[in-house]
Amino acid sequence: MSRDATLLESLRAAVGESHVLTDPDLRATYETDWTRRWRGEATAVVRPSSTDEVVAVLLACAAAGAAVIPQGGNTGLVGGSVPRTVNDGPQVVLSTLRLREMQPIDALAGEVIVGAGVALAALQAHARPAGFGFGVDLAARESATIGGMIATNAGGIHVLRHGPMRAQLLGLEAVLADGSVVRRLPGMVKDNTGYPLSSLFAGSEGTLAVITRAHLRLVPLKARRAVALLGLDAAGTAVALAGELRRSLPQLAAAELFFDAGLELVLRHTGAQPPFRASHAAYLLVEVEGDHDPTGVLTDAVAAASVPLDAVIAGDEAGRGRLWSLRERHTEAISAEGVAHKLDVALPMARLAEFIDRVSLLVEETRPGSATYLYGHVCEGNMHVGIIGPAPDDEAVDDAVLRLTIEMGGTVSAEHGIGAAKVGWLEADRGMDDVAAMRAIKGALDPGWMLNPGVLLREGG
Ligand code: FAD
Ligand code: 2HG
Ligand code: ZN
Repeated sequence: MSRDATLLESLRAAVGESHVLTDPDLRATYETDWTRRWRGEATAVVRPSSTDEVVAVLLACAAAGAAVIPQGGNTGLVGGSVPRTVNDGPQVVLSTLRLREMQPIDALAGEVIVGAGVALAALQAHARPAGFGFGVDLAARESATIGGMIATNAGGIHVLRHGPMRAQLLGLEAVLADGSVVRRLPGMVKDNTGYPLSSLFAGSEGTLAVITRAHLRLVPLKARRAVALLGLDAAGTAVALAGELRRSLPQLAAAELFFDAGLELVLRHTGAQPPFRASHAAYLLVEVEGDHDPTGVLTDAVAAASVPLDAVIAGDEAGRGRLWSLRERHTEAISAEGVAHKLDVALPMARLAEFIDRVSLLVEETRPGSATYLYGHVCEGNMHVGIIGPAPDDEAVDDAVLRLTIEMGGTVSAEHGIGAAKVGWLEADRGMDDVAAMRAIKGALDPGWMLNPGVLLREGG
């Protein structure tokens, strides 16, 4: 029997025939990433429904010398969740979507244990009746899974209040390349027993282990919210105002920045009405939350702002949703224009406005005629740079933007990860010694480089 046939037979024995997909039509959605920039062919897509089945899948893949690509909701934006274009041996996509267990909410502790394949929106719906929310939220909530969010250490819109995914983790269960199961379930908030493996796996992008279950902290659900969209004359004014509101508004839950070009595109794409009579150079969207209606507090803080601005404020759900969609629908509006080059950088706050002013000019110099859209999470200095124009395999604009980011003291990945997209930039950002330590950890936990080879760390020397 050929190597692939033996592999398929053991995968079928592990998870059942109907959960090993080999038909190209059935594999297709697992083989191309959300951006359409990254794709590769899988020998099979395998869908285990328990930790024991994940163990069996990894043992089968190890025996066949197959690469394993863990995949959750496939909403990642750096090409880490799909097979590589070029690979010597078989490649197996391990989909976690059947790991959907949700244990009852522990209302006393404000915690819950869920399977890695649970979607963020499903977790939010599970926690809400008990009066809890989840500290990380992002626009891909209907599809992004808890396992994928841990593996990318996802950030999103509430980092300024609750931190990124790593900060929500109390413990987890994960299967290593040799089939052993590391487990800290339930975890404890206070736990100083040796190396924190859960934290290590957060942000490991499927290269160290397959995460199967997670123990998560929840946050009290705030009953009332208000949102303001502020129109401003420049990026610098918006950044300064975000800093001011962070100090003056303890109820601040989100602060998002975007610009005129992006707003116009979203309006064209969605058919929504413009929020202001006249356009502005920059827009700051801020959300406040509380147990009592915070609209008045937000209105007062906006009125006291030290910079000239135009404001729309919404306290009702429909109005808040309309304002949020102007920010959240940037990603899909850009994607409708073509295959975007996506850079997800963070700059020191003090240099963010300068970066914003320089980056569009730099893209225009590098590939004239490109369209550049900037939007992001301003309080962490996190800007998403979406560029339409250059061919998907033309990396000149990516390189120019990432070089500028590093020169200005920033990081080439704020929240989406390194993936396959930025693997050549890790050393420039982190330095040789850091990368050598990461390679040592990879070699110790996955000596055959079976898990997500070519993602995060370059294969070979
Ligand atoms: P996938 O895309 O399936 O996988 C992502 C990575 O995690 C891959 O490297 C994969 O191998 C690995 N992985 C997945 N599951 C596991 C597992 N169980 N064990 C080990 N490794 C695993 N990201 C943000 O941080 N903030 C945002 O605000 C944000 N907004 C977004 C908005 C839109 C419209 C879209 C499309 C994406 C957005 N993202 C955002 C990116 C994406 O949603 C996140 O990276 C998310 O965490 C990915 O989850 P996923 O389940 O889709 O993972
Ligand atoms: C967001 O903040 C997401 O909207 C997606 O992180 C960013 O489209 C992107 O690149
Ligand atoms: Zn983001």
